[in-house]
Amino acid sequence: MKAMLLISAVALAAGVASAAAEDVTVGLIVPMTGPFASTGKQEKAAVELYMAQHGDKVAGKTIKLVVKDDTAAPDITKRLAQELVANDHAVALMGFGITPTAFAAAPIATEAKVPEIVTAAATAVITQKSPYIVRTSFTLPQASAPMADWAAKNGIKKVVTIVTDYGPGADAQKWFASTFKKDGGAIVEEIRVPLKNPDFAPFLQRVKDDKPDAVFVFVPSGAGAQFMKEFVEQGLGKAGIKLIGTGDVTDDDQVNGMGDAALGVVTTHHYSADHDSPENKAFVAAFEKANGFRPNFMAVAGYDGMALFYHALEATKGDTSGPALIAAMKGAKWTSPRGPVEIDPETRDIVQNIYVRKVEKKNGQLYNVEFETIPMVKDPFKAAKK
Ligand code: VNL
Repeated sequence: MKAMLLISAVALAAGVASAAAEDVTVGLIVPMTGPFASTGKQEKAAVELYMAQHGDKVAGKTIKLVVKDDTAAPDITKRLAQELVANDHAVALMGFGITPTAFAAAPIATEAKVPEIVTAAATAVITQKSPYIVRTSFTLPQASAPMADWAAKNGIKKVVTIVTDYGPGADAQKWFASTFKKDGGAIVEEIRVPLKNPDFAPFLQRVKDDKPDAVFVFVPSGAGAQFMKEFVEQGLGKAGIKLIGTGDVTDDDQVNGMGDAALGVVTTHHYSADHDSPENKAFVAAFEKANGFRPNFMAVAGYDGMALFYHALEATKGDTSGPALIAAMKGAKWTSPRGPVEIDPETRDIVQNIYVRKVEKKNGQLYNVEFETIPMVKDPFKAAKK
């Protein structure tokens, strides 16, 4: 009797130990509160959808998702990344709503040799901050240069650019301007608006006096509705000034609430909830059913970030070491809801289609309707540095 008890206790302990050894933690660090909360909401919903659809077992491991709210404050991101690696033994960190938070986690990814899968932040230079960074979102040069080409080909000659004053805004401004000038266009003025508590009205008043053909805008996801409201209030549309930009301004999380003022706005981006493919139709339907709201470009990047992690763990046959996972992520190719994608093995950035889209009404709802495709665009910032 005593011996049997002993055996079962040992078996139980071994069972518990082996079950624990099979668990693999992925830390999702996103802003769930504050001005960028919509990004956290979208990313969390998409990562959870991916796991619900594909199960939590990969190569003999059980994936455990731990979601942390960094409020988009880099010092909090850094602490959470440290805790996830040291206490939860996270084998991958994901998310990073804005560029400064992606930067904040980079030294921890490098030191701990843990992949940092950036599924939101989009300043070009981010992937150069650590050899452990891989990105499934996009880069601002990748989205901005095609907008300039389209504008130049479509009768737009004079443009004022207006961007949020930090990394991605600087990238958007620089790559729109250099491409547009190369195409023969003129930049009348370059305006930068603060990241915190932006008030676009005084700047837009100035733009009206410049009388450009178009305003090119980049604001981060979550700020588009306010920009659009002030663009209308300042009467720029009525003055015949077109609005163009990267798709962040007509974000699927907000576009339907913008009203008819948004109709006709042309943007370039890598994802629209309206993208016409079987993969996207299935993704949008499942996402809306689970959450009651439409997925945006942050959601698709979170979904693909988890897809990339599952792929890598499968490829390493369950080896969770950072170098093995990163090696497996380089060159990965799959069909995303956004279209075909590939992780550039040299830069660890995503190569993807950029679509030209126009806001239109479909079944009574506003969507970014794609009408032109620039296939498999690499981040031009890194291509130019070679
Ligand atoms: C960033 C770029 C953030 C694009 C965004 O939304 C965005 C960034 C929060 O790199 O900080 O739409």
